[in-house]
Amino acid sequence: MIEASPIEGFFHRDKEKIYLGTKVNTIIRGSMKRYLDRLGFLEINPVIISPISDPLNHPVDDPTLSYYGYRYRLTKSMIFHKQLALVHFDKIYSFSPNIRLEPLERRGTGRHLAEFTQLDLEVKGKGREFVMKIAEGMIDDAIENVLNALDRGSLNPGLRRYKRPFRKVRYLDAVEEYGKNFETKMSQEAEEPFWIIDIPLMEREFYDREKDDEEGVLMDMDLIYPLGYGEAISGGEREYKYERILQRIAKKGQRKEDYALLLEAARLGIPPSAGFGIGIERFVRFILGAERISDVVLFPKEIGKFVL
Ligand code: ASN
Repeated sequence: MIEASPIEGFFHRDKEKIYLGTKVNTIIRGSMKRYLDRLGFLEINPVIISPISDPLNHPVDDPTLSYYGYRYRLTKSMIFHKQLALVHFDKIYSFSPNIRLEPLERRGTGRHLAEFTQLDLEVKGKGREFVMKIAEGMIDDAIENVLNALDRGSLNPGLRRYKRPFRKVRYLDAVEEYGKNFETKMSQEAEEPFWIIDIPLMEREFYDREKDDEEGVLMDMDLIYPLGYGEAISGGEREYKYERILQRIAKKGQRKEDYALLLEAARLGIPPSAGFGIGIERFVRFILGAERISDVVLFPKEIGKFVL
């Protein structure tokens, strides 16, 4: 089969949609940067290749590249670099390109790409509540800036400034009421963003911290967009002690050899922290009320497609 050239697809993009997508992208990135800079955060440059990256909680291909005999992975998220940055700084963020070679099943979701950017931040010595407040303030500020800059008619009709703090729902309560597929159902029903908190250990990566008073439940959270737009943010407090990281790697059935560098750092002392990441393209999609994330991104890495 002869593949259509990705160039042809590019020349036929819907100009209006990619203009709006790129405009909103410009506004929200600037807005979120200013918000965090005002709070005293330092922006760190993204890491693109490294010996360690996020294991993620769902299977994605994990290609490595060899450079002078050393093995490097492509960044799936900067989680470990965020934790390491706090060895030297107190609060950091990065606009971090992530490569996730997602399986074909995720092609039709409208909100997955094989390459995207997340604004990933981390704060030393603070807890979940602290970073949730930052997320809410930063989102509100970005929405305000978009509403001031663009015509209402080009935006998601349901977009507005939402009441803060956002509602919090415990993961197990959500499952009890809505079943396993709670996220989709609750997102479709909601008119305001809401948090899912206290996610069970096996549903998350090993680095989110287990609660002291509730075994098997984590001090973490997801933010869900209303009107069916699904997950916006994931984050939490982190495991930072050597023994606990080791235990958590084992509980998740992962190989400690793959995280030898993280464990070495933990022996030297990684500070306690909390943080989260917000997907930029998903935020743009929500603001514009676009059906597919690929509609509003200039060079969307669509899953399973030969694209630029
Ligand atoms: N950025 C997320 C966090 O801070 C992790 C991820 O993207 N998987 O928890």
